[in-house]
Amino acid sequence: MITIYGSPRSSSGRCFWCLEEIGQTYDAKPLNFKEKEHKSRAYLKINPNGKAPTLTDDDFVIWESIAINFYLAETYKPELLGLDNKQHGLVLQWSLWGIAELQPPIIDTFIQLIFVPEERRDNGIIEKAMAKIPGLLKVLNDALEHKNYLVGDDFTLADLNVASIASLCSEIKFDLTAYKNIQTWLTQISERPAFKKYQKLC
Ligand SMILES: N[C@@H](CCC(=O)N[C@@H](CS)C(=O)NCC(=O)O)C(=O)O
Repeated sequence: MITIYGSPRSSSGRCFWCLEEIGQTYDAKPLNFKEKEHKSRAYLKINPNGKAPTLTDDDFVIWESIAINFYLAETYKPELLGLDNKQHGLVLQWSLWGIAELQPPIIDTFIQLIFVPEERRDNGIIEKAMAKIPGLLKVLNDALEHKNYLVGDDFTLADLNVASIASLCSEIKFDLTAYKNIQTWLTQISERPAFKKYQKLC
């Protein structure tokens, strides 16, 4: 039995989306952050970082959202990892690029705009982060030139992991008009039945 700890409206969201893509039944266990449930002794036993998400599959435990998605794909829907070793390498490349390069400036801005009250907002953090985003989006936009998906001809975990981050641009009011390929790609991906099911959970 698969259990996911966390909320679909957080870093855990990409794991909920992946769970819908693989089509396995699962149990969702939200963590009450206000009550510090993620720092409880019981939760720290399965995730010593005290963060969400964590996934269990029977007695197997795994944390870090990107690693969770690789585990789910490899176990339940290997085609999400590409068709050969080269595609697999590129799926990993894009997933790591997403989490290590694209996510930090987007999340820094997101935290300031959504969670920090206006009077305590650090505009320096926002300016610095916002200045990094165009160069990163250009890399992504160029990679999608004349292509429907990032790797090969089909939807892979590269699309899922990177789109889970790029789609936050609308939340931080970053205008994607200059990045037509990204806009088209995000629109097309949002038509996926699994994505729609995940969105209904949010
Ligand atoms: N790199 C981790 C990040 C996990 C993370 O930062 N989760 C946040 C929720 S979006 C969390 O649990 N924060 C609680 C805390 O830091 O105390 C992943 O992708 O799984």
